[in-house]
Amino acid sequence: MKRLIPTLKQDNVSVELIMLIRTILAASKEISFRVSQGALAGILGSTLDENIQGEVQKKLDVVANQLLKDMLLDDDSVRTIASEEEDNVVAGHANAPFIVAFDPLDGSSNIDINGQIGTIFTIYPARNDVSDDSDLQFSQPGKNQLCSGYILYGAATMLVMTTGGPTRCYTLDQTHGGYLLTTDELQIDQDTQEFAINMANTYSWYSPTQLYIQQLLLGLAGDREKVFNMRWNAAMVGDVHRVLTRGGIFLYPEDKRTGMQAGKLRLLYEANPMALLVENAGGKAYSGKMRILDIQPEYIHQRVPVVLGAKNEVAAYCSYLVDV
Ligand code: AFP
Repeated sequence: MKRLIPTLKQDNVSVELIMLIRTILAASKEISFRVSQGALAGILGSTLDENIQGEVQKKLDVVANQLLKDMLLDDDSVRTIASEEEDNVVAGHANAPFIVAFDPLDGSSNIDINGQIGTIFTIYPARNDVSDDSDLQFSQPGKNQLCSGYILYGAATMLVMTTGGPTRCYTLDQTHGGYLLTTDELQIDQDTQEFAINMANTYSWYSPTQLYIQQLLLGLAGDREKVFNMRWNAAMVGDVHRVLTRGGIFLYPEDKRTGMQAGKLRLLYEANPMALLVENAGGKAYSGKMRILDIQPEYIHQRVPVVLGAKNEVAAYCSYLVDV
């Protein structure tokens, strides 16, 4: 099986970007080890703190964030970082070429139940027209991403990543410690019979989403005349990995609950990196009727509605969205 670095070189990735990717993956291996140790690593349970999102921080949230933050700020190719767990951006090395944003531990509510969790990361070119410690470093549409990916800490530790070309899947070889290429190019079928959404929010959705999901549930008796199945991992990394590997559509729409008027998922370090992975695997990724990668960010912790996956199914959902 092919190793990571020869694959990246074949994809014409610059040496300095390869070195930065290696920094991120070094942190992922440490996180993977601690996750695999579970209670033995003393990383289960919650801290007494909340992050800027108002979410109680799990011990592993804090550990994973600190690992990535320390290793990235020690990498002289990194000008600025942003994290779900950091209120503001943190400046690194002046004049460095890259900025990095990450969700250090996506799916925190799954940690204590040994469920799927992961790290999501994205790399942009640094901006020379704003200061290194300015949030405006990340005021770039997702189509500017140089690289995006996630590490899924599941039964196997898997890296799914794109550097602008195909979305590729690697598996961490626990014996030798390297990521080996296990799926050369992920491809999402244009159609699907599997959807992912948190059905508990049904009565909070706006009517377009309610009507769309209702037709999926009606199966052969509904307008779609097709039987659908449902899955919900409560961790975007797990749901998106399923969509990338066996197809489907994933939705986290806006709803009427307090604080959910723009949905729950964050544009910078959840929606954008996943959108690039999905599009480079032949899928679509929209926020309402707008392509996620075209959104001009307003601030680093901005939330957006997300629908992504099989291109014809995303189009079917968008057809329910009336022009407001
Ligand atoms: P946590 O990291 O707080 O568990 O949230 C995970 C997440 O941001 C995303 O990964 C999931 O798709 C989504 O939230 C699950 O949200 P619900 O708990 O409302 O289903």
